[in-house]
Amino acid sequence: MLKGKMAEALNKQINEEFFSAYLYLSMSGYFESIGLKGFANWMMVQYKEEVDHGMKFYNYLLSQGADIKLLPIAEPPHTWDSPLNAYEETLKHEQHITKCINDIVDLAEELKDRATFNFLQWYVDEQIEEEENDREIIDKLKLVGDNKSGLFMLDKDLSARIYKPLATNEEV
Ligand code: OFO
Repeated sequence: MLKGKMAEALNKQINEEFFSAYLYLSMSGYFESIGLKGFANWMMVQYKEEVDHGMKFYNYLLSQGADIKLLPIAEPPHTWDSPLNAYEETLKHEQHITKCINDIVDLAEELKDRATFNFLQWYVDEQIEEEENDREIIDKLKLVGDNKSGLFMLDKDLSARIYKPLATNEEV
């Protein structure tokens, strides 16, 4: 059984994950609008993964007999100055999510909530990968600079990203 403070923090994190989903869906639309379908695909996969991250918290709350209290999702930005700017904002956002996860880990320690502490380790690892992926794309975008054919090659690379569901219900 979760303490009230922890249930509140996890419900808030569902909101953070769904805002992330919304942000990346908006970015996917932005990339479509500037003709970069590979980037749009990468962001669409990211959107789906964030929904999975939110659902993983949702299912965990239910498994602990806690109430689900969904909060309003804020409006994301609709446009960015450039692909580089969009990925820099993505990295900034993921650094914010890493801080949110770390704060909940601290809370689990404070409350001696071992089950939630263990559950959160998946997110701790996931955040390393999330930030690393963003940094990699930022580096490539910086290398490409104003070179249009470089940008189209990168777009082709990103079109290969495939969504893999977090799998079965017990894992999500
Ligand atoms: Fe992009 O990260 Fe969720 O948790």
